[in-house]
Amino acid sequence: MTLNVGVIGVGMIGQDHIRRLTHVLSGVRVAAVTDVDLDRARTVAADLPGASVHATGEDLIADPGVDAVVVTSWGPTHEGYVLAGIAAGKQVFCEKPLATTEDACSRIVDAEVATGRRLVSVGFMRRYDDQYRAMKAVVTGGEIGVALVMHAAHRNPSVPDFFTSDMIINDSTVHDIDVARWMFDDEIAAVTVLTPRVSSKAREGFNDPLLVLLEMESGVIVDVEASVNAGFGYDIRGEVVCEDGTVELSESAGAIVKGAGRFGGRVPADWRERFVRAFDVEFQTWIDAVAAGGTAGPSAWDGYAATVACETGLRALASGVREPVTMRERPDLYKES
Ligand code: NAD
Ligand code: ISE
Repeated sequence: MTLNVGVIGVGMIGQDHIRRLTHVLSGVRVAAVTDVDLDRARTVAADLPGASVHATGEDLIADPGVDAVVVTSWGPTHEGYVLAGIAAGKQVFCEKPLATTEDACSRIVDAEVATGRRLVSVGFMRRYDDQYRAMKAVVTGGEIGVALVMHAAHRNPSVPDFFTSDMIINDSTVHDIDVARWMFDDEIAAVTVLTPRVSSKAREGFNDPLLVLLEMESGVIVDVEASVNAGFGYDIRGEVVCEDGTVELSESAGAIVKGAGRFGGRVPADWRERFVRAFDVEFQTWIDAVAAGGTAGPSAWDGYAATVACETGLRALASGVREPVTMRERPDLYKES
């Protein structure tokens, strides 16, 4: 069986996902696309045999030729499309963030719960990265004792013009927030945001870098250094400190070269290069699950919890003090996720 997917928003990641759905993965084809920039949608569709172009995301979702929906438009537009996908009874893969406010995520959770089954998967692809998975296996395996602290860094070389200062937290650090919840099977209890010296390369009005401290309910503390103007490359770091040892992500792509008293390797250019395999595995897993009548991957609850932590982080940035995280009760539908 071939799963016919419709893609809403064919910008940077929309096109990258269309490439993998079309040329890398199996059991799937891109049957329809749309974008508020219709010319862009038509250009993308020109390389997709038989794909239709819809004037709106709602039209695409209603298309009987679309079995499942991929939402890759800007974060603030996700809610409407995810709700429309749920209302149509179609499986939805939504890029992170699920939505940009707690209320919007809550409406998605309520709508999905009302259907009685999981229809939403959120694109936290780091959960599919070999290195993060190896790290989690060590942490949960207990071979180096109980986890105490995690150090993380999320350094972007640059970001597009539409990127706002809040997005350092709710578009970039949201990944580290999801990793923290997943790594320790735990919820975040409080967030503090420290503002180091501002980089001379920071955009006007940006506190860049930020140091985001996540206190997990277990007492583990995760510190995330987040920056969006690192310039030199896309540098993702992680180390978990346990009672009897440490485990860290290895340097990512390619080979380490040694010569003339030096050694070094390649720094990935961006998230597409660093997480290419994670994205492939994430999507193939989702495609196979949807074809079998279900879904896979981080749930709407995971999207909700991450956005609540982001909103708390933004409050902490504004207040300069530790802010507790308050979440609604987890519905039964998500008790296993
Ligand atoms: P982008 O600006 O390159 O592309 C977004 C596209 O959506 C554009 O073509 C824009 O015209 C279109 N669009 C905007 N509003 C729309 C609407 N209402 N309906 C239909 N189309 C609309 O942005 P991007 O970098 O591709 O990011 C898109 C989403 O993917 C964001 O949520 C972002 O956080 C997420 N993302 C995730 C990762 C990851 O690592 N998982 C990486 C990059 C982006
Ligand atoms: C982007 O949207 C992503 O999700 C990338 O993974 C992240 O590193 C980047 O900071 C975001 O802007």
